[in-house]
Amino acid sequence: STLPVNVTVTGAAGQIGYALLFRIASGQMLGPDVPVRLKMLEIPQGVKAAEGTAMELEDCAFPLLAGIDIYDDPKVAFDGVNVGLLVGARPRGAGMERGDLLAANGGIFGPQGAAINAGAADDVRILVVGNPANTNALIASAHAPDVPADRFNAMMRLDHNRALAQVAAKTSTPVGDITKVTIWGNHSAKQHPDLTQAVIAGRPATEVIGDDAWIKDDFVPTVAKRGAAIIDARGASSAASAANAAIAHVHDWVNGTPEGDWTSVAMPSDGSYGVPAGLVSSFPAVSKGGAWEIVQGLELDDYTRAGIDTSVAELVEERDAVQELGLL
Ligand code: NAX
Repeated sequence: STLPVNVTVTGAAGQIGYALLFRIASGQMLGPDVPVRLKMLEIPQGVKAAEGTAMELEDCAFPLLAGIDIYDDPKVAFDGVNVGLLVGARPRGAGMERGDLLAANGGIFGPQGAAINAGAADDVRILVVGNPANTNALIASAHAPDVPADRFNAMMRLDHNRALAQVAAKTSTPVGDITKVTIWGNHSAKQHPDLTQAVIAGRPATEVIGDDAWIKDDFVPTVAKRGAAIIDARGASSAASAANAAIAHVHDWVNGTPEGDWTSVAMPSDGSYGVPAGLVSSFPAVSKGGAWEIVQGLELDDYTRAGIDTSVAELVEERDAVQELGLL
């Protein structure tokens, strides 16, 4: 029998945590043969609610769940971590400036990065979900100098899946027939959803859609603003869909992406597509042998180039702001 994989989930008592933990424990993230030990990290005020969730996890009697621990200290929560899902973050409060938001999150992701540096297993993989996810991943990575930077990802998979869903609905195509969609840049309203390479049942998506105006004026803003539309409708931000995306991201990172397709992953840039090296930016990526590779050699038309540049400019601004705050 295999040893359990240590999975640390931060913000475990939050709404994404509640949608996420049961799926991890049931084997949907790492596979039906892989036992997991859950390490839940919360702030002290969240510990009691996390204990309640842990009681429910026990009551599921998941055969793969090898143990549950709850912590309020990142140093202990990340000890031995193989997979870390960094969900807990400081939301923007009323009247909070961007600098305050970045500083508050630096106070979370800096110490968590240091704890990962001190205690993580050699094969550690970290997915940052808490916003601003890309820059939080950059901060955590900067505090973990002994961990290869490419082990820090930020989540774009929800944006990617939202794009698939819009294309499926527009073209009345099953989602499974749509490949090679890309989200570039930052997980923000300035992301760049891209269909120029996408394929629908063997045909170029742009040809099947046959409506460039729909792509630019409808698809792109709908995907980029979907998070706000969910908040309007639900009165709360995306939770189950965000958890689903995190499960899929880690699943593919560990087990590989399907042949003939790619997904969207925010990871430290190696300078590909002119994105400044080190920025945690989203690229089309395939997973092979447990590591992401950026899909190379795609031709970018002017519209795509401009969209990427706009999103990357925002990431540069965020990086410069946290650098000025001394958070890197
Ligand atoms: P909730 O407010 O429901 O839960 C957050 C939890 O994190 C709370 O229980 C809180 O006590 C805990 N927490 C805060 N600081 C912590 C710390 N230092 N250590 C451990 N736990 C801490 O938020 P939820 O809806 O679960 O969303 C969590 C984060 O995901 C937010 O930052 C949100 O913006 C972000 N999202 C990111 C998405 C993405 O695609 N990357 C999409 C969904 C979501 O909006």
